[in-house]
Amino acid sequence: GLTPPLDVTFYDFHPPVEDFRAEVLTGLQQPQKTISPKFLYDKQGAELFDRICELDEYYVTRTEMEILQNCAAEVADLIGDGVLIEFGSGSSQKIRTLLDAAPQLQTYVALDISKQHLYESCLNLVIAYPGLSAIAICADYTQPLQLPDIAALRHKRKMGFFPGSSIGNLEPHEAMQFLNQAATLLEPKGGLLIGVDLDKSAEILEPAYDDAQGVSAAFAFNLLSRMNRELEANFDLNHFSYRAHYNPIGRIEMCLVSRCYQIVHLGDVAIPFCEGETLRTEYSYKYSLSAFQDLARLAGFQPQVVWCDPQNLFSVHYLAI
Ligand code: AVJ
Repeated sequence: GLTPPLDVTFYDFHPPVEDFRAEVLTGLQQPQKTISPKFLYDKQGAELFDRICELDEYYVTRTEMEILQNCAAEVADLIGDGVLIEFGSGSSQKIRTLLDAAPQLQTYVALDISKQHLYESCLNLVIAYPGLSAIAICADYTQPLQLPDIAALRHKRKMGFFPGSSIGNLEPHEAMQFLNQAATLLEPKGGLLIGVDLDKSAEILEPAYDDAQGVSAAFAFNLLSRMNRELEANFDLNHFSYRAHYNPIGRIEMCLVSRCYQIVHLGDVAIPFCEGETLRTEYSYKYSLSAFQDLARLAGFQPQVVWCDPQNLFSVHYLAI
């Protein structure tokens, strides 16, 4: 038979190449040493994160998948004849759950900062879903952006998809800003399907971020290795330990703790660490259903439906504009 053409249109919005060295040096010279979690995802880091998603302790990924499978038919109705727009598509398999339930879908838009990842995953999707067109946009979706003015998108209702509780890495004011920009992109009649991890006890949260096998620790330690590889740094990994602490304001705080007084060099820059001093690698914010809905309302959305798993570990919200 005839093979349909593989329909991937690529747009490069040239996201500013983040300056790893400059951002790291600034972050390490703050009173609270900090490195942005976006730097955790080099090749090794992305592989370690995939392993985290498979851990018994890390309920996040499998619980969200279970919820998406259960609500996919309802979501397909909400999409109707609109287009689906994924924020930070990565190599996500989650979108396939929605595509399986929405065979009517013609256009999928993927926004991602990583060019390589983006093109490959779109190509794989159009191979797996004949009849689907993909529009790959290389852009930083945390910054304001406009969709290309093309017939496939013009006057179409837009359904955003932001899974994985990725919003948890943002401080609440940044989360609000992100939602606000998403609302601008998706209006007038669109909506957003977003996965949000629920606040819960330290007994469940801390092992999820500090597992018995040490994969979560290795994920954070990779940041030190990455600086050694790319920034001529000389971090001795044996001189740090990993900690994931639940702060009852509703977030997991992940850091590397210096085991001794030491001076680390990045090229010709010397960075002193006191014994016990922390280098923060990540916050992961957790929300109650109502706290997240309040945030969404402030950002210009109207919460419509929320789906959870039977144990109330995780939530998937549908927000209308
Ligand atoms: C990708 C931000 C959703 O916070 O659960 C998992 C990152 N870090 N384990 C999360 C993460 C350590 C993850 N997010």
